[in-house]
Amino acid sequence: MFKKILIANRGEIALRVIRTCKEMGIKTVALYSTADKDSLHVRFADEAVCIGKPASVDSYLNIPHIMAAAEITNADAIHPGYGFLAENARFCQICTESGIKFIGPTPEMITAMGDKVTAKQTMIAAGVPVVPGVDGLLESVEHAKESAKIVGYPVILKATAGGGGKGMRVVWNEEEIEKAYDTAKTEAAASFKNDGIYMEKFVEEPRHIEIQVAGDQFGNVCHLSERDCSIQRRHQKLVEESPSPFMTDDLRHAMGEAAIKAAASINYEGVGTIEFLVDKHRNFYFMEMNTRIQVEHCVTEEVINFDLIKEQIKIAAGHKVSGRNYFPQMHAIECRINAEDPYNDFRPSPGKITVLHTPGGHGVRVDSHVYAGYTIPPYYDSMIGKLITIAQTREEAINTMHRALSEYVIEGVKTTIPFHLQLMENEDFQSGNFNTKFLESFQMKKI
Ligand code: MV4
Repeated sequence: MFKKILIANRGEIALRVIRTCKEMGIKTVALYSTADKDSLHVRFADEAVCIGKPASVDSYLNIPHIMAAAEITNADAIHPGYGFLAENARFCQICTESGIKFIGPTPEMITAMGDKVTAKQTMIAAGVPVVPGVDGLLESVEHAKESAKIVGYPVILKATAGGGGKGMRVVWNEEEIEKAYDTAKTEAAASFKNDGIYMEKFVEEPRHIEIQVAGDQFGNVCHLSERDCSIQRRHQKLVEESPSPFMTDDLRHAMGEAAIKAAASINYEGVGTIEFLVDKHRNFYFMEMNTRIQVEHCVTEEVINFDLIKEQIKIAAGHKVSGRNYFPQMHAIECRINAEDPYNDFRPSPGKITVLHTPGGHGVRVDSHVYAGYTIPPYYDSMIGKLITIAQTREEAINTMHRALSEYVIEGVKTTIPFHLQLMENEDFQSGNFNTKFLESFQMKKI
C-alpha cells in the first residue's frame, strides 16, 4: 500500500480524499494556491505545499509545480480528485514517468474516452448501445445535409473533443443545418482547439442515468448501480440520486451489463462512470465515459455502503475488485449547495461566510470544506458543499432533505438552498416525473 498520497485538488474533494487516507493509515500531502492558504484541506493534511498564485493555471493546473511538490514530499501516489487535471492524459503520463502512481486509469484509457467519436466507435465494437447517427466525423456541410436526411430530423451536432454540452447544436430541419454546422465547428475550435463534429439522432426529453463501475489491473470489472442526474441547469448538475426513480430491475441489469462491457472493452482500471441517455421507452444509449471520481459519488457510497475513494486507492495499489455487482439497499439524494443566487439566474456569489450552521441528525451527510469565517474565493467553482440524505425510501429521503435544508444556515453569501427547498416541494419531482429538460421550465417562487 502507498505510504503517502499527494492530493492534486482543493475544496471538498481534497478533504474527502484526506479522510479516507487517514482511515487507511496513509500520510497525505495537500497542495494549495495562495487563495486557499486558510482552507481545511491544508489544515487536515499531514503536509501542505503552496504551488502558486490563485488562478488555476498558476496552481492546480500547473504540472511542473505539482510534480515538484510530489518530489520534495516524497509522495508515492497522486490523487487528482475531479476537475483540474483528473482527465489530463499528459499529467497522468508524467506521473507514471516520474515513478508516482496516478490514482486512476492509464493515459491511453483517458485518451480513448476523451475523444467522443473514438469512444463511440469503441462502444459499437463492444456491443454497447449508442444513439443512432453517422459513424465518424462530418466532412462538410453537404455531408451533414445528406446525413441528416438519412438519420432523420431532429439531429444533434456534437464536438468530438466536447462533453458537458459545449459545441452542441440541435437541428430541427434542413433550413437550420448550415448555420448550426458552422457555429458548432467554430465553437468547438475555440473551446477545444479541435473542430471535429459528429451527428446523432436527437433524443427528446431524455433522462441522464449513469452507472458507476470499478475495474482492476487484472481485467475484472463490476458495476455499482446507477445515479439519476437529470436535474441539471445548463449542463451543471444540481441534484443527483440513487436509485433512479425511473429504474426497473430489468433496466438496471441491462444497463449494468452494458456499462461493464463498456469499461471492460478498454480493460478499464479505476473507478469510472458510464453516462447514458434514457428515453421515455427506457431505451438507453451510451453518451460518455468519465474516467474519474465524480462529485456525486456520495449517493452511490450511501446506497451500497461502500467507500469509493478507498476502492480507487486499493485498485491503484494493485488490489482486485470484489468480482460482484452492487445494488441499492437504501435511497440517497444529494443537493449541491453552491454560492449562487437562485433568484438571480444562479449568479455566482463568492465572499465570506459570516454565519454557518450545518444540518445533522439521522440520515444526513454533509461533505463540505467550509467553516464560519471562511471566504469562498472567486477563482474556482462555487460549490460550498454537498448535502446528502439517506433513507429506506425515496419519499423519506426527500422529507429528510427538506428538513436538513431548513436547518442549514449560511449567511454572508447567497446559496442554492432556497432552490433545493422549492424543488423538494415540487410535485413532479416528488413523483419522479422529470427529465433533463425539467429545470428549463422550473420557476423559483419569490420570497
Ligand atoms: C444528447 C441529447 C439528446 N440526444 N444527445 C448534453 C451534454 C452531453 N454530454 C450530451 N448531451 C446531450 N446529448 C442526443 N443524441 C441531449 C443532451 C442533453 C443533456 C444530456 C444529459 C443531461 C442534460 C442534458 C441537457 C441538454 C441536452
